[in-house]
Amino acid sequence: MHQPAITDLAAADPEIAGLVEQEAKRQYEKIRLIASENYVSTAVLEATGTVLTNKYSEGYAGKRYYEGQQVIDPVENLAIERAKAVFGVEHANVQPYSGSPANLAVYLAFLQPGETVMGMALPAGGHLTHGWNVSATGKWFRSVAYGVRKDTGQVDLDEVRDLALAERPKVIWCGGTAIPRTIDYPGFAAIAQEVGAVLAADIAHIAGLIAGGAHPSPVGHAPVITTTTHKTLRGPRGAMILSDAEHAKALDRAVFPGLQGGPHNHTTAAIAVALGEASKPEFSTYAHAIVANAKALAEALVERGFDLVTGGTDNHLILIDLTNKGIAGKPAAKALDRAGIELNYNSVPFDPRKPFDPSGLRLGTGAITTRGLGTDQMVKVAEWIDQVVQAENNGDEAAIERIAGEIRDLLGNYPMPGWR
Ligand code: DSN
Repeated sequence: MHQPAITDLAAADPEIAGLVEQEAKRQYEKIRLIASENYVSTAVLEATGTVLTNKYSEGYAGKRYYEGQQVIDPVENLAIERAKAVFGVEHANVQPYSGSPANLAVYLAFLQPGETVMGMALPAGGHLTHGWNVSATGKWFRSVAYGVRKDTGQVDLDEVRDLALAERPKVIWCGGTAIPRTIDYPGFAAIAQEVGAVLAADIAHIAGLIAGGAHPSPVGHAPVITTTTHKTLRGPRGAMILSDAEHAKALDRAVFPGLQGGPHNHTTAAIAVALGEASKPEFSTYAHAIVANAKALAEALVERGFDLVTGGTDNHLILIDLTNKGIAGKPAAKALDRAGIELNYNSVPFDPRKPFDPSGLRLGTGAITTRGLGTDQMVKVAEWIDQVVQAENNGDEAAIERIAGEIRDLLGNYPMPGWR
């Protein structure tokens, strides 16, 4: 059952309580490979379920628009101080509701509508809010996008520099949602400096790896850094903006009153708890284990003939182009889900297929590493993925069912925070 127990919820609203229990069981029984997800600790779960949700706190510590902030101010200050210590930054704003509002605050702080922003194209691995055309950031600002090279699947900084020199963006984004390789922050910083742009690093996917020393940090290269708190960082659903002191005021103003009202204080407390966890030596072990698992999984997939974008991974994320397997991403993802392996279908660079029916799969090892699976199990996971793809191609539903049972058996040996 769900941990912490939800007995009052079950008594008051059995329908919702039943669904919560179902979701906890589902998370327990699945190999969860969605690259942006994780399992938070029960301490983080408890913090999100506290009376802090009852309180309005527009403003910042010591300068609020409502009374009764005797407790909220120290909660927010703790989260800020821990963020500054974990990432080694001069300023942290822990109020953004999630990654997209955090990124929008960067626009509000540094750009006027119609001015130029440059980011990685969504189909190449960027994020909607880095100026993609269906997002407000692509509609309200003049957006130019860099991609990846066809031969390497990786960003070519010479191309980024040429584009930046031609387009003169005021803000350059680096980072994204489907990048399996290390980001060259000094390289991006040199380009931003040359064209007089603010470099904004979106580290949402890799924040936990950076906190744990398993990926280079953008600090000292990007004066503005945004991140969600719930991916490899393993906190509640929320976000932060980290920056140097020079940009603190503009960013704080952009978050409140520019974009948001009252911060979600229960989330702020849970962010503080997660940052406390991330400051411990065990978290560094965890971050390195995420990368080791991703590398082991990538290697085992390549051995089974899977075509990985960039040929492998440096971080938690793997992007598979399934074209050579004779199946598209969506049917493969759905078959894998039935087999107990949860991931998402994803475009690959230069994908000839549409985004809602693309050629690829995106996988990440943040959650399964929290669960305690190691590199030995990654070989088995690759084998299961291969078997499921073949079973789906052959219409062999019995094989998919058999694998779901094997996965439930394996996961029975690995406890899940949030379920007992
Ligand atoms: N939805 C997130 C992801 O899955 O990468 C990005 O916003």
